[in-house]
Amino acid sequence: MKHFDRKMWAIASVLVGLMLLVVSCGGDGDDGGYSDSGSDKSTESPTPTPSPSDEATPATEVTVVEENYTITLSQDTFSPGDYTFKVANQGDSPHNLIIDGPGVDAASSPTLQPGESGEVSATLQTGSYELICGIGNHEEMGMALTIQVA
Ligand SMILES: [Cu+2]
Repeated sequence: MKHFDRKMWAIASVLVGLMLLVVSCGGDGDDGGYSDSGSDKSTESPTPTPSPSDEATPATEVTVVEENYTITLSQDTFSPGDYTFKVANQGDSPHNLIIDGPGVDAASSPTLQPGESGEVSATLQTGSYELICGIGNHEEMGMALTIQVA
């Protein structure tokens, strides 16, 4: 009987502990909601940074020149990481740059008129990516590249 009672006591303690946890969590949520209403100043509320190491890594900038009808990159070796492709349309037709591959689902720059520049960002993983111009039939006319990320 003594052992049984101890078990019951242990179980009861755990249950009480869980209930306290739930109650205290609820309290935190209420506090958060309350301070949200006055968060216009945002001077006192500590902002949690989920993954500072990820965000601290600057994106690699790649210069992309598009002409009728070629795409030229400033580099041809890529390692996994964040990239910003700076696209300059030096042709006399509208062009854009669309990136498709592992983890990147047709990320696209704006459509760039002749002489315009724009950019598209993507996080590249190990694997191969297609870079194309999505305007008209420019892809078939030669505005397509495959890059390997390793
Ligand atoms: Cu094009």
